Amino acid sequence: MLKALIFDLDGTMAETERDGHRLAFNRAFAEAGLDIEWDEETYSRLLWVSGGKERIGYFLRNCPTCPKLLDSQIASLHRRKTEIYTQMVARGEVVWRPGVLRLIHEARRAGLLLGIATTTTPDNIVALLENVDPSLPSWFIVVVSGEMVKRKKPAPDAYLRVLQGLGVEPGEAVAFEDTQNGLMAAQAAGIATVITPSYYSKEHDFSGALAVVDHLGEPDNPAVVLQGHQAGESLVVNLDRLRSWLSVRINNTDRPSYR
Ligand code: XBP
Repeated sequence: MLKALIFDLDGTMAETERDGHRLAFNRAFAEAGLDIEWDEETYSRLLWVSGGKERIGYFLRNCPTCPKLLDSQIASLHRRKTEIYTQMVARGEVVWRPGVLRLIHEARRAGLLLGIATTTTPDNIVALLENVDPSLPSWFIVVVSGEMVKRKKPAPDAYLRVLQGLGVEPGEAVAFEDTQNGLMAAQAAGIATVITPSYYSKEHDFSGALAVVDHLGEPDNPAVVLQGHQAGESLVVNLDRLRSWLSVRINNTDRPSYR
């Protein structure tokens, strides 16, 4: 029985990486006087590193011409990046993806539990949700951010913690993700996962997903199923559709494993 929907935030709820994070990182670098600018190709590779602080640290370690920053300097650079990003969100510069709010409303009306499993900073979560509706954050019973878990995605930690907080079994939830790292995290927690690839993740491997759709769809803007049951069809991802996908789900044994 479907009892809960668990959403990733970045790339899944909104095109945050394309419209917000990359630009905010670059503005923070420029303000700090660093001669670093992440173009789209570079950022697309860096997205394999979950978490902004980790991403900056990884980049600097692999950049022979860049200054070596202390962890405390990276943390302060990242704090400024978060300020820049949340201001961009408040100005409405980060676009929500089709169908996400529709499905959240439907799930709430049906009494399903809602959770968020994300790697991003808590301020970013509140900024994005409140930009739609100040009461939206309270609709999510459990919100687990990157700072609350020991291991970020692709580790299952965030998803396991959301399941525990909601009090549901993995088989009673569906996760929504946009990246291979996210899929691995949700699947390693045993949760069937619907993928909506985002701007930077279209080429990722989504083997084993419950379905891959270009977005969740609106009645006047249906989604196209890219992979999985009903591939090629146009539809709207609603609760009935999720239940029907779950019911035909073939016993999936090719779950990517996280080590
Ligand atoms: C999201 C991330 C985040 C954002 C930046 O991953 O990796 O790091 O890119 O956010 P996921 P912060 O969607 O898998 O949760 O700079 O706040 O870390």
